[in-house]
Amino acid sequence: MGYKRILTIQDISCVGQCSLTVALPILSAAGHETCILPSAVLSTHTAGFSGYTFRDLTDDIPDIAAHWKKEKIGFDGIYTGYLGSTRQIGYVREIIGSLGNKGSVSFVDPAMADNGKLYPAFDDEYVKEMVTLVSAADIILPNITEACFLTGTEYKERYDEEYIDLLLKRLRSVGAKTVILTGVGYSEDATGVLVYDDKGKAYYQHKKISKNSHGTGDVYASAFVGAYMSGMNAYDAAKTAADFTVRTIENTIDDEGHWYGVKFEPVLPYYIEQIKKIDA
Ligand code: PXL
Repeated sequence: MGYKRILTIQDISCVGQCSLTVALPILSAAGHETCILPSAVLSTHTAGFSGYTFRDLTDDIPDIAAHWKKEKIGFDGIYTGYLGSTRQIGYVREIIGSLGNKGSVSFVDPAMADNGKLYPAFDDEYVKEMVTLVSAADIILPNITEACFLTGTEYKERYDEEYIDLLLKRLRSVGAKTVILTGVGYSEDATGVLVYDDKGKAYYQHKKISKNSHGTGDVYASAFVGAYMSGMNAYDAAKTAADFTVRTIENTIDDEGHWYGVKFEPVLPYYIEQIKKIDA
């Protein structure tokens, strides 16, 4: 489906294999021009490191967006992840509304919570604003914890299909169009992803690797966006991203010292092979 220009808005964690240091190489590997808008600059991510620096770039965003408008720069896809402040979410919503080319697709990964808890930087006000961004997006990619916060649903570690159906219904009622719900597993050794839109729902189950890996949400979302923008439908993109992410965890699991992210780079050739099959 050709070469697209994608804007991704998320933080630069200088060290930590998440957000922009993951999105840029993966979207580039999918064969797309990847433009960035850093939401904040941190010395590391916030999950497991202590004493990290944090520079909020919220105040730079309106001028950057105004310059792009003046230059008539538009994007075929806009993909947002970890943001720098509650106020920033309004600016990001405006960018989604005004800088998309004709037929552009917006992707929102709420990137604010995991394992039943919000990340340290976020609070209820942030969640409330994130609901407005989710409702403005074409495709959202929450995990179960984020879906619970977005819909005011109690988080459960063990659940059944009825609980997941309720979450999906509630996500739709807050305005989400296509939902890619990650980390959905109905048994101990399996997990998977649910793709839900107005045509219904489809589930892709895959291997669960018993390790809680940092940054895999960002690896997954970036691989999904790259595949979708390359012409895959939502289900195939969800499956491709899952197969890639599982391989990145397998590539990391034996390295005890590598706790802060996944070694996705050596797996990029596999991802590129999957993307190449689209046009073959
Ligand atoms: O992977 C999500 C993420 C992105 N950016 C920062 C984070 C996290 C998760 O903790 O701390 C700064």
